Amino acid sequence: MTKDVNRRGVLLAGSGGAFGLFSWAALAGAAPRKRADLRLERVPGVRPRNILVVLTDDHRYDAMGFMRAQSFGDTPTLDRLAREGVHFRNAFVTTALCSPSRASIFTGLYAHQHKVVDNNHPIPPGLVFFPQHLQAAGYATGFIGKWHMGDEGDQPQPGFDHWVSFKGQGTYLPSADGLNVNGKRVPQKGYITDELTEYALDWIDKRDRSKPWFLHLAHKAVHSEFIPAERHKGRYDKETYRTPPTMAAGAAGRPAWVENQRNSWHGVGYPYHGTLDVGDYYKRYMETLLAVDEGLARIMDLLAQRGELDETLILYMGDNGFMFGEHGLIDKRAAYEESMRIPMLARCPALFGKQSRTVQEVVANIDVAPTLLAAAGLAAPKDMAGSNALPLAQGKSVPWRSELLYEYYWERNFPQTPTVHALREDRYKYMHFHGIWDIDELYDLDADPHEANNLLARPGHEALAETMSKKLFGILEQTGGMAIPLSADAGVRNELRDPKGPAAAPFPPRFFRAPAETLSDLVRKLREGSARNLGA
Ligand SMILES: [Ca+2]
Repeated sequence: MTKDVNRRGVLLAGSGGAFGLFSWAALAGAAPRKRADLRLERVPGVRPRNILVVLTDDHRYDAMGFMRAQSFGDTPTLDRLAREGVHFRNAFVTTALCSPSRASIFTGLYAHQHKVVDNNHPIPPGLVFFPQHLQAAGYATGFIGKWHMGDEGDQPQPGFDHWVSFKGQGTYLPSADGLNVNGKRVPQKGYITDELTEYALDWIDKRDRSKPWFLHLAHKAVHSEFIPAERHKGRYDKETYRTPPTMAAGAAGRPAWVENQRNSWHGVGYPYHGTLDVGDYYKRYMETLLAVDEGLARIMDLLAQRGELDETLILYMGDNGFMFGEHGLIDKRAAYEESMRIPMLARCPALFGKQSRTVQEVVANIDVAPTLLAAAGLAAPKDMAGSNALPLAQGKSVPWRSELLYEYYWERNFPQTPTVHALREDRYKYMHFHGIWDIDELYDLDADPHEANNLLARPGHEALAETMSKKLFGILEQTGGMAIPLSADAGVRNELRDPKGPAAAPFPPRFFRAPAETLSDLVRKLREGSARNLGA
């Protein structure tokens, strides 16, 4: 384990060029964990399951055939998982960005706790990933695919006996960097999704039955720029993309920063500083997903041949959502539903039965670690922020969270989205923006599932916003989240605007008021204003 920590130390030092100015004061002095420290208490009578996690990148929650979000887009294998397993209908990430979400999946912690707060921050030395616990409990463990945490490195990480990865985002087609297979550089031969599937099949097929196994297969797909497999190109050319109802410019009640993002790297008016068509973009996305779905079918076939399919826990999920025009935006980071929701499906007839089940409770990426540890018969460490969702998947009624904290920390490289904290309850969602002069957002998700009617744009919901704000800061206080991470300047800034695109959005009407005439008027109006602003 000392070696592992040293490896992280090297990783940290190695990132000193572009992203080196970080400090992990709270964790840097922590003693390296010994293997014995990683051993968790066993839950009596629980048989450790084989576990396959298939993680996709930027796969939004409704981009699955059975969800019928559009009139096209096939995912027969994901449909099968939903039909024969559990669909977590309300699954979310606590941060809609690759690295923070991946770190939350592996630690069961919020981004402000694991501190991998953006795609550049290094992994703090001593941070423990749950596969280390599985390994210590006797599991064979494999990692295949996109790691993308800490920096651009692809070196093997603690917790995995077998390692296949690539630098950063990787590439759909072979590139000079190739793959890192157990520390050795190996050429990428073909289309990445198919190749990662082959590596997964090969590793699973070599498992003997003497010990349980855990495989984390993290596809590059379906991250932009979308490149479908050759056999799937153009499949949806003739289809029609229905644009989202919130895509139009100038919606009443929209914060200025959202309206301004329209003409930016992450907006429909200047997408990636270019001119892509959102509908065509979605078609390529769904074509790119086809190889993922086919690959999972092949893995399930192999498990069936081995007689292990119904005994293996398969968890399919995305690392964050993706907006295709909602609110005039593309990509992720915001706390809107299409950005923070993810697809999540689980199949294990031995645990859940073979009938279809839909879970309505709000589950999240932070629940993955405690849930999978439970499936391995291990008691999760007490400091994890997430909870074991296995009882929900089994249709049991158990105490569960009534609200979920969301957080995103402003990146200078993508300055169009501010620091966001949000509290999502079953009915209402409150979004709080830090460091900008703008209105917050509050939505009644029952009445307004598209988040088109910001209840804070006019008087009437201040008390509810204040209550939710208190709860939000309560969770941040309790979990050590009352600090905004600061990153040193580095990397490319995606900060341009199209000179022919929309001009800057006006301040929301709520801020406008004629100057006070007398000092007593001024005091009275300030008092009224501060009472109003408390909630907004
Ligand atoms: Ca992602």
